[in-house]
Amino acid sequence: MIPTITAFESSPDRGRGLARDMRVRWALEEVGQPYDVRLVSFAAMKAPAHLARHPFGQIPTYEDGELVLFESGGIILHLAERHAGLLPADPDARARAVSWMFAALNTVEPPIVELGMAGILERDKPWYEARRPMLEAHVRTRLDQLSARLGDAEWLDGAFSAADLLMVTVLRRLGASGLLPAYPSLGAYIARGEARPAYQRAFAAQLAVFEASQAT
Ligand code: GTB
Repeated sequence: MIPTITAFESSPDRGRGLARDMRVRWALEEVGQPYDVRLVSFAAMKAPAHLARHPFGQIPTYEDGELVLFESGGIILHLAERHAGLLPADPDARARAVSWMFAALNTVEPPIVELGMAGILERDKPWYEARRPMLEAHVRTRLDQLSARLGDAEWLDGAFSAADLLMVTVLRRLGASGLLPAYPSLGAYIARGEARPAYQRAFAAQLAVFEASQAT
């Protein structure tokens, strides 16, 4: 059975691979699992058929036979548990990698999303210029801590894992923020992730969706 994921029919990121289907595509490519994609419009995401798959009416979702999952982290943990290549076999190393997966999603991603959302939704508001330095400071705090921990290492904890896959996709969202150049080790970490053949295949697949949407 080939699993099906959902992705934006027309992604607001214009093919930059910033929507959360990208991380699921990347994980599927890493483990060598072929997949189908159901593209959904914003209206379809809020319609009953999709809400039955995703209670919050979002992408990505994952369907494999009777199993229906939502939440990119949950989907990737499921893939990592059922296929080799995304989590270490050693139980302690595996537990540490899962902790890093949660850290990427619960500790590093929230201030990055808050900064990004303020730039989209509050840019024309009178408080935006006053608020932005505080939002940037929250992101810098996490980047300082993350780069200190990563040091000269290639990946977060030993071999590449689902934790790196998530952390790289989270950090990529800072591309337009201007904050990353101060952290060359994190820039190199992102580049190492982006250089992986599985990442390249996933990126090309989501870009092809955007390009097709422009051609019609
Ligand atoms: N916690 C959930 C997960 O990890 O799966 C969050 C899922 C989520 O936020 N999905 C977004 C969505 O469906 C798409 S990825 N939004 C539609 C809605 O809520 O109605 C978020 C996203 C969107 C656009 C860009 N971009 O344009 O750069 C980047 C990220």
